[in-house]
Amino acid sequence: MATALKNLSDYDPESIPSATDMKIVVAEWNSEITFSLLEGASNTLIKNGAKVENIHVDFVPGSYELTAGGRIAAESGSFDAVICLGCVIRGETPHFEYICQAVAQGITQLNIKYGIPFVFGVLTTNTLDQALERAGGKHGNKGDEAAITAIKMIALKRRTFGSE
Ligand code: DLZ
Repeated sequence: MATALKNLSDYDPESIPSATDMKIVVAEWNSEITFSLLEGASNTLIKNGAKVENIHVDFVPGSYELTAGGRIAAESGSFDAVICLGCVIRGETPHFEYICQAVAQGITQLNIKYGIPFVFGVLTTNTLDQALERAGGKHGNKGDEAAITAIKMIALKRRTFGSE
């Protein structure tokens, strides 16, 4: 595949091979938000040519578990990319920092260790309202962006190595 991807509107749906299998791992904490992210990501994948049967969704308890969910998906050897969706909202304790750091580092490690892309689709906000604004509100749906990121990274890999 040799598509030059500049932005969303440049994307050519025909260029997503039908056999591209995506895993979406969704955190159940703040599910009001994460399920909206999931809807955005799934719709965007389908809008860009992915087949429903090639989109595989699974759930983990919280954002902290996204790393383990991503690793399990990678070790199955069944997926071309893993989209990790979560939402961490700042509370009154330092828990927010620990979870955000852990999941950011965890997903980074997955990207380094495994030969498929893992997308960081985790909202880290101060308030629920800020999260709502980014899960289908005035700032769009970050699930859409996560999906496009996965598509672009798969395309990059295929441009570089060809289809495996
Ligand atoms: C414990 C916890 C807290 C306080 N806040 C959030 C949050 O805002 N978003 C989220 O995705 N998960 C949260 N969790 C749960 C942790 O991610 C994790 O599931 C638990 O600490 C168990 O490992």
